[in-house]
Amino acid sequence: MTETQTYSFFLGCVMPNRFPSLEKSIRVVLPKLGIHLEDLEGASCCPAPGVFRSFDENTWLALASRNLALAEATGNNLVTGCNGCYGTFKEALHDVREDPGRLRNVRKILKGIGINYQAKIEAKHVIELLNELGSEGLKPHVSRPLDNIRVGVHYGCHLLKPSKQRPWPKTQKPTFLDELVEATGATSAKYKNKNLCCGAGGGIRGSNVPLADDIAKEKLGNLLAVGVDAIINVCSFCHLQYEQAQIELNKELGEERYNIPVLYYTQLLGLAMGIDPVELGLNMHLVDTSHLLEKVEVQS
Ligand code: 9S8
Ligand code: 9S8
Ligand code: COM
Repeated sequence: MTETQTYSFFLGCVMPNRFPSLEKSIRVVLPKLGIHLEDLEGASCCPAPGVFRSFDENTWLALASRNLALAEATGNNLVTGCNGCYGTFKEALHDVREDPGRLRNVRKILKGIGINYQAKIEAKHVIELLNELGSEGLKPHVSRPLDNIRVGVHYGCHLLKPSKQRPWPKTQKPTFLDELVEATGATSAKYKNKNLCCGAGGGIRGSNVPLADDIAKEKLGNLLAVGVDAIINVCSFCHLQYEQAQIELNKELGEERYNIPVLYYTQLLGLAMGIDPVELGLNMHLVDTSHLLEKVEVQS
């Protein structure tokens, strides 16, 4: 058994408020793999990189550093399950580490509210911890291989870019998430424009829903064209977009054209680990997951 690692769990806004099922699946799956999570008390919005940073970079940096400082004070590194939050923390650390003037300024602001910040902490993504275990580390936990399941993987922009500040191998065609998906026994389908944005980030869904839905339509069409049982994401905001956009597009069309279940990676992994779908929150999705679950249960 792997030795236990402890992380401060940063939830962000979307997961606890809109998709607690994703949070639940992370809380159920990670401890079984030797990863212990501690709640991060007093955290605020990260704040979202594509939105807040575009308005006022210094405020974004100060607030991001405050969240990092709260985790740093616990002695743990931070982990988040949202690509946007991950982007904020990776980039906020990068910004102060490469510019001592910015670090001084942030430290001064935080000192004003009684917080001592060193910027020594590391920020990781849930998927990064799982990737460190690797397919070989996950496979022994797979008791219900999802051999008859075919999925489309969506990495999401902030997970991969800017690539210089991300730990993944530098390539235009990343494969680490596909490999983690295939460790569950499922097949990761090839589809057109796989690395295109889901259409939610950077304030698009917040400011222009028809545009967000238009981009989702392109991605969903490409997924329907290759036939998948589910879309796998690792970002609470991408998850929101794929669920919400399918509902909206169907309403506009007056027919149920889009009905692809949307799963966060730990929900897929949890299924393969034999965990009850309700424990993984799979009964709480906007797009019905029952066809997928029938296929999984039929097989087990
Ligand atoms: S926090 Fe507030 S809006 Fe959000 S989920 Fe992720 S990005 Fe960070
Ligand atoms: S893709 Fe483009 S900006 Fe982002 S990461 Fe999550 S939401 Fe979907
Ligand atoms: C998307 C985050 S995950 S943001 O909208 O780009 O800030």
